[in-house]
Amino acid sequence: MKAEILVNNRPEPASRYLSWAPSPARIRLSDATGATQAVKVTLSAESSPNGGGLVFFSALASNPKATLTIQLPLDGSTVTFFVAGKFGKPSRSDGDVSIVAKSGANKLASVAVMVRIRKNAATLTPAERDRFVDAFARLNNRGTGRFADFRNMHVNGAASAQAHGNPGFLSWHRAYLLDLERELQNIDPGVALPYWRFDKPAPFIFTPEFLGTSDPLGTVSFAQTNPLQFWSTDGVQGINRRPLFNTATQGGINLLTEAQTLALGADFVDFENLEGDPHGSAHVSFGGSISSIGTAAKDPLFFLLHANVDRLWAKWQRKFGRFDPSMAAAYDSSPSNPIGHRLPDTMWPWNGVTGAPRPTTAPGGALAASLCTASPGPKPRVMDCLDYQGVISPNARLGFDYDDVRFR
Ligand SMILES: [Cu+2]
Repeated sequence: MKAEILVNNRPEPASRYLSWAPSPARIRLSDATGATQAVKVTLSAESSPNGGGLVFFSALASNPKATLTIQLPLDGSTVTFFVAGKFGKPSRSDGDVSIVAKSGANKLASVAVMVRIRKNAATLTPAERDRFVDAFARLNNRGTGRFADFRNMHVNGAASAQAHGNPGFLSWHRAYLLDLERELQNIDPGVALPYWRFDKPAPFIFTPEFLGTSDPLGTVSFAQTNPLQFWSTDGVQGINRRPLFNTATQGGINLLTEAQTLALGADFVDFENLEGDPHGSAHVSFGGSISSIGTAAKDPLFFLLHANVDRLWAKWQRKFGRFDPSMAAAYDSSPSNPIGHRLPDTMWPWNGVTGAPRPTTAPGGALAASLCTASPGPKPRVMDCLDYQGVISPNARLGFDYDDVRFR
């Protein structure tokens, strides 16, 4: 007797990644030998030491459980269920936890999965850090890789207000980070984008093994083993970044703390002021490329900084219940918003639209697809980026989560 489990309703290994938001799954009896009636199976997690944890749901609205009992029809038809990472128990490596289906002591199916979560960069294990750095360096490929598109997207988008200074700032950057993260996952599916919590000291991040250390002129140097030493943009090797604060003992300069940011207000029109402080303040806590919009995305640190901005938005959304695009307080729908910043607008460059008021080019093509979820689709709209956990509409789930932001 055997059963078959499909995670995210797909057979491919690249679909076997979970976050805190429930993923749809299916189980069926694939070999009914020996069975004479429906077979009762119990789903549970089998985790390696320090591996991820799982929870199961019979339906989306039901409470999460450590185990779930299901009757599998004899005719091999499919039963649906939902599975998610257990909050606080993310994976450390690919496949370090399995969904197991047992009938009594008989194991009928086992599928290794990963609870793939965006973590505080300061808490990564050396192995997690090295995998991230390696995937990022490969995306750059000494300046010849696809990373050049991401550099160009940010530069060109900034030049025509597609991404900054307007309410779509958070949505645009959420899509941008997701696109980059999915490209990293095409290189190494066990990688998630870590965040730099810029209101805290980060001694583990500004090190030779991770994002490098800066000399007084801002030249960043790396350990001999760190492939970021070959990082190159615009035909120039190296990174210029000059922290104006002590990275080992301080956070960024004069910026709102996390608690202060979350207290900006319950209405998006108040919360969106985070674009100036702490977001802008974090950027200008350095000299070098990260301190101005036109060059910021040349520095890998940009993506960890913005992952924290996105995480702050996620925290705010959860605190005030602001996932529903049709809720007035969840977005700034001022009628004077320029194109690209209204909820139903598609966002450049993924929409491929060029010519004023959009930029003259649209680098990078469609947003990278994922086998874990169909959202936000190849040409995301501003509104597609709000319900990232699928709280309002399960199909809107974007497939990422943060280590300290629960599901709904
Ligand atoms: Cu920024």
